[in-house]
Amino acid sequence: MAIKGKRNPEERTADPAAQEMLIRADELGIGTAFSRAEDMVPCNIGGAGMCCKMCGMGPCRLTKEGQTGVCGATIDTIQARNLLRAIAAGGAAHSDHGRDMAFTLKAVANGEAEGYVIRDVAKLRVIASKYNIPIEKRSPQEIANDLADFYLSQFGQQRGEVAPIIRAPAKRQKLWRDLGVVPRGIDREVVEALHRTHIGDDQDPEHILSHAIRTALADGWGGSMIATDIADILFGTPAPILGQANLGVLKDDMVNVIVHGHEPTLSQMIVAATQDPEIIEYARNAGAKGVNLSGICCTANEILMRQGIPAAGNFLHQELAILTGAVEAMIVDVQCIMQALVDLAGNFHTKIITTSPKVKIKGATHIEFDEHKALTIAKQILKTAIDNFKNRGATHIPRFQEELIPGFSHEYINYMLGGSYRASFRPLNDAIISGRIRGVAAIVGCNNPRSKQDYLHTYVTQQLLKQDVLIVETGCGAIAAAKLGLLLGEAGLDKVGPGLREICEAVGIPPVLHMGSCVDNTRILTVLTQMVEDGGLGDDIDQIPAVGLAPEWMSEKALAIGTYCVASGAYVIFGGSSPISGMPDRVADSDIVLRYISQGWEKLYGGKLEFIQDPDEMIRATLEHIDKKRAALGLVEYRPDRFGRSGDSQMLKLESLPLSERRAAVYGLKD
Ligand code: SF4
Ligand code: MSK
Repeated sequence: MAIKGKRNPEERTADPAAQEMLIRADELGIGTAFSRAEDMVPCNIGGAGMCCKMCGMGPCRLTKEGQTGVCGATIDTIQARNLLRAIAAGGAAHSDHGRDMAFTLKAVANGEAEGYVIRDVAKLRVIASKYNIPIEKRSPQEIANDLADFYLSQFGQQRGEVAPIIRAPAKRQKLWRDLGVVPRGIDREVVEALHRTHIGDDQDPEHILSHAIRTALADGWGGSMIATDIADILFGTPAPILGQANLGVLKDDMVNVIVHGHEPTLSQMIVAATQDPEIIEYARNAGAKGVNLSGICCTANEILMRQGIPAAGNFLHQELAILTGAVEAMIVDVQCIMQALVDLAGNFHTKIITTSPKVKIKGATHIEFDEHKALTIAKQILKTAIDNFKNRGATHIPRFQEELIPGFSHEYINYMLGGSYRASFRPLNDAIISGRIRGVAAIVGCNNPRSKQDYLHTYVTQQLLKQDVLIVETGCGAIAAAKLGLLLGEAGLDKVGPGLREICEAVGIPPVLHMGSCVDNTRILTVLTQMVEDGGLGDDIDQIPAVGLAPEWMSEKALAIGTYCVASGAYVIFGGSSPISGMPDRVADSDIVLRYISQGWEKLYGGKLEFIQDPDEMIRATLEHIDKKRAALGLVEYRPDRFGRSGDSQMLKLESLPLSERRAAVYGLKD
C-alpha cells in the first residue's frame, strides 16, 4: 500500500501518546518506521506476489499477459510459492520458539536451569495425560522431563502425525487425514516447503498450497501449541490481573528497562531480578528509585498477563519508547525487532541489548542468554542498564496510560464460566445459541506503519462490540485495544450491544478478552475446540459463528497463523494489502491464487482467507459470516431488541423505579 506524501501525526497513529512522540521525532529530525513507510514506495510487482527470485535465471517479473518466468513458471505458481515460503518462515519463527521452550522445560526438570521452577503442576499433569505420559505417583520433575523429551521429539518427527492434533475436534482430524495435510513435524514441513519451492520442483499451485496448509498446521497444532503449553507450565497459566499499557508507564525517577520480542524465558527472569534486593540497592546507589520494567510487543504480553508488568506499547512503539530519552536499556530477544533501533538509540543514551544466540544487530551490546544461568545473566543485564542511568539526558514521557485486565487463558475462561466444579463453556455456547452473543471475533496481529497505527484494530473492535460480538485478542492487537481502555469491564461496557453486555455483567468479564501473545493464538484453537465439544454449535470449528481478523498484519508469522486458522475451519480476514493480490487489471488471472485461498480453501476446509482493506467492509463481511453460520445451525436470528433488560446496570436503574414501573420495564406489563 503506497502512502501519498507525508502524513501528520493524527494520520499516522490513533494513539495520542504515539502522536506526541512523532511530533518530538520530527522536531529532533529523527526518522521512524512511520516516516520511512512514507519514503519507501512499495514495489507494486513484488507486493502483488508477481516477482520470483528463486533462481539465478531471474528475478522474473510477470507483468504482461501470458508471460512466464525464464523457466516457464506461471503467475499462479510463482504466487503460491511465494506464499508458501512466507508461511514456512512464519511457522518456523513460532515453532523454533516452541523448541527453545521445550529445551528450557527439560533443563528445569533436571535442575539445570537456575532460578526457574515448575509453576503450574496441574497443567503439566493435564498436558502429559493427553499424550499418555504416566503422572500417578511421579514428581513434577519426572513428568516434566518426559513431556520435554516427547515435545522435543515432535519438531523433527519424520513420519506419523504431530501429536497435538489429537486436541482438535474428531471431525476436523478426519478431514485433515482425508486431505493428506496432517503434519509430521515442523522441521520436516519447513524443509519440504523450501524444497518444493526450489527451481524445478512443485509447480501445481493447488498442490503447493496444500503444503502451505500442512506447514501452517505444523505450527498451530504443533510448535506454537507446544510453546504456549510450556510457557504456562513454567511461568503459570494466566489469570486476570491488573496491568497498564502505553508509554506513560515509563518513569522519570527510575531506571527504565524495556523487554521486547517474544520469548518469556529471559523476561520472566528479568522480572524476578528487578525484585532482587541486590538490584534494588544497586539502582538506589545509582541515584534512581529502583528499576521500572515494562514490555513491548509479545514479550510484553507474556509478562503482562502473568505478572501484571506494564506494556509500554505494541510493535510501532519500539522506536517511540526510545524517543522518550528515558529508557536505559531495551533488551531484545527474537522477532519483530527493528534494526533501526540501534541508530535511533545513538541519539540518546539507550543501550540496545541483544540476548538471543539467533539475533545480533550491528552496534548493539550482546549479552547472550543461557537458561542454565538465567538469574545471573538477568542481573548482569540489569546492572548494565542501571550503570547507564547517569548518562540520561532530557526526557519526554507522554502522560498517557490505560489500565487493563489481561490474562484470559482458555483455562481461566473455562473456570469463570462454570466455577471449579462445573468448569465449562456451556454458558458461552448458550449465549450464542440464544442470540445474546451474536458470535465471536478474534482480532489479532501486528501494527503496520502503512496504515494508521491501532485505528483498524480499535475501530473494528468497537463496531463489532456494538453488534454483540464477543472479542478475543492477542498480540499487538490486544495492546492496541488496551491503550484505548477496552480491556476493562466497566470501561468497555457502555460501548457494547445489549445482549453481550448482559453476559459480561453476569459473568464479570470485559467484552474484549486478552488471551496472550501471538504464539498464543493456539489458545483460541483450544477455545473453539471446546465450544464444539460442549455442544449446540455443530460438530466442527467451521460451524461456529466466529471470524478471525488481523487488520494491521505485517509479519510472515501472521500469514502462518491465518493459514492454520483457515485449515482449522475459520474465516480469516486480513487488512492492508495482500502479498498475492496480483494485478488483474494488467494480467488477467493474476488473482487465481487469491481466489483459491478463499473459495477453494472454503470448499475443502470450511475456512477461507481474504484480504479486505476497508474496515467497514471487514465488519460487514464478519457479521454476514456470523449470521450465515447462525442460520446454518438453525439458531434464532440475531435481534438485539430482545435483550438488555437484565444485567447489573439494568438492575440498578430498576431499583430506583416504583414496583409497577419495574414490572412494566421488565415484562412490558401494565397495572
Ligand atoms: Fe524466474 Fe523460474 Fe528462476 Fe523463478 S524459478 S526466478 S520464475 S527462472
Ligand atoms: S509482536 S508478530 S508485530 S503481533 Fe508478536 Fe506484534 Fe505481530 Fe510481532
